[in-house]
Amino acid sequence: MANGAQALLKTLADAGIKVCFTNPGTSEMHFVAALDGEPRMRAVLALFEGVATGAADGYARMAGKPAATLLHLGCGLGNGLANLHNARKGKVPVVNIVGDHATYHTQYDAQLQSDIETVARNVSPGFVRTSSSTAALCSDAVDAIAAARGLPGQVATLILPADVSWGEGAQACPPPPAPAPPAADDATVEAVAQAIRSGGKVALLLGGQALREDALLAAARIAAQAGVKLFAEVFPTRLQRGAGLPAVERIAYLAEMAIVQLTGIEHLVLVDAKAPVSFFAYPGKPSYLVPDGCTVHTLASPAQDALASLEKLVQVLGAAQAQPVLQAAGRPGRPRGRLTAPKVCKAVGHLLPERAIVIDEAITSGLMLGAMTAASPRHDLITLTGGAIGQGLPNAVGAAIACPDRPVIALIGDGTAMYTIQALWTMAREQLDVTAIIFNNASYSVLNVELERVGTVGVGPKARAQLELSGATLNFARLAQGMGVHAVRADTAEDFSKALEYALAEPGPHLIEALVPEALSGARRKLLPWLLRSLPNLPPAMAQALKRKIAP
Ligand SMILES: Cc1ncc(C[n+]2csc(CCOP(=O)(O)OP(=O)(O)O)c2C)c(N)n1
Ligand SMILES: [Mg+2]
Repeated sequence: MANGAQALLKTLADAGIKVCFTNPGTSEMHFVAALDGEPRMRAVLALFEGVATGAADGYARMAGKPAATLLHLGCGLGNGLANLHNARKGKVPVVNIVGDHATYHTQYDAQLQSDIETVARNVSPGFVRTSSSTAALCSDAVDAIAAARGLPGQVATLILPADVSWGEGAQACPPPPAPAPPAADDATVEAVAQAIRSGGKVALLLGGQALREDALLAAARIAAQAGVKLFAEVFPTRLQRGAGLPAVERIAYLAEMAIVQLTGIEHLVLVDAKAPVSFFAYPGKPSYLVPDGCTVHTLASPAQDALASLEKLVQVLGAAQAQPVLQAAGRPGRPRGRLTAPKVCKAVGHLLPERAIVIDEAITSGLMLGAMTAASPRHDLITLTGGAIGQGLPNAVGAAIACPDRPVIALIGDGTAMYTIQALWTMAREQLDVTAIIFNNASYSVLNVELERVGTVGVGPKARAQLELSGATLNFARLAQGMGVHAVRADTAEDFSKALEYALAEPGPHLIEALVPEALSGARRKLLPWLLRSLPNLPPAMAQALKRKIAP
């Protein structure tokens, strides 16, 4: 006879959910106790809920199926919220299990009592359910799994009261059917084909699932046949790129540059992507970046099968035999001299191993990463989908667990690293093959750029102090060592490359602290807002050349 928690774990494992990222408390003790009875479930402890949720996100991006979390009531969920937000924006499936007080206990408003559903709704608007009985628990879990892994993928929150968990007489439920998302209908495909044949300037904007190899190849056939331009959304959930794959141009983070990229496009075809908007609003600048007069078409919504839709378009356009343009192989040289952020990116491009998983949360220090790794061996790129920093190190934990035979390289800003630094401990405990590269520029550098961009006046030392990490010195190598991770600091390109070679050759986690100046500082920082303002007034070809120079 099983209790609720035991049957729940069997239901999860039967549905292929094999990893649970946990940070439990007393209300989750029956779930914890049941773990030993379900050998198919790997349980991975995180020392902060934001690590657990970000690990579940990174896992699902690479495994192509959800992991579970185990969080402690509303406060634990709140701590994990930012990375669930990033998962939501990335359309990533997560089965988010949140323990709660026993159903009869809530009336007393005990210390940890809070409104969990309200907290959850923000990140899992499509599925929040408090399981009300042990008998219903497993069918609730099946509904959560179905919601999470349908299209678009989503965070599904199952709230598990302690008495529902410990109640006896539970029965596991069989897994939900595999999702079968529809392809674009014939009329839609025909309309898009007509726009492409119209002779106007057409671009496909690929996002979500459309950034995986097969979809990229289909899109590249269309591009080769019909001369359309290929764009990728600004922050991909998972982009497959590198030598041998079609190269797509990512929409720029800076709205002024995105406008330059999109200038002249007459038909923009969305494939599991949203029409581009500015990350933030800026005084006097547009939020919506689609050029005036450009028609937006949706080939596949996030609820549809992007690959099948692209393949239908390939057929209608007669592009099946077209030769896609593929990225030729080539690596940048080995960098020399005093270390800078671009040299770190260069060393990564120089040494990137086959089939690496690259996580980019380097913020300003990663400006050159895309260009430096474009022709390196093929790899998967994971980016910050929801803008809530602190995603990258937890993602690395999840990605390494999903793909234990692949090297994971996470490039992270120093400010960003401090949000979820506890991820290093889980990497050490699980002996994960992660190389974390932390850019120590002692600054929230991007916010200094933003300060210039938003057009503030009267900025003084108190304001500056909110954007600098100087004063108390962070030492990431020591922080890592204190959590059991092998770590070194480097301030020359030679030392950095040596450290990276060592980290990639030796199993287990490594951290390399790159001591670098800010990538955008001094005159460059002052010049940038001025350059951005001047872009709309330049001839398009010149504006495009300038864009490529600033953000290749
Ligand atoms: C959860 C969350 N809190 C705060 C921010 C605001 N924010 C954006 S970037 C940033 C600093 C990034 O600094 P760092 O990682 O050092 O990168 P750098 O700008 O130096 O390249 C902050 C605080 C955010 N995006 N998300
Ligand atoms: Mg920084």
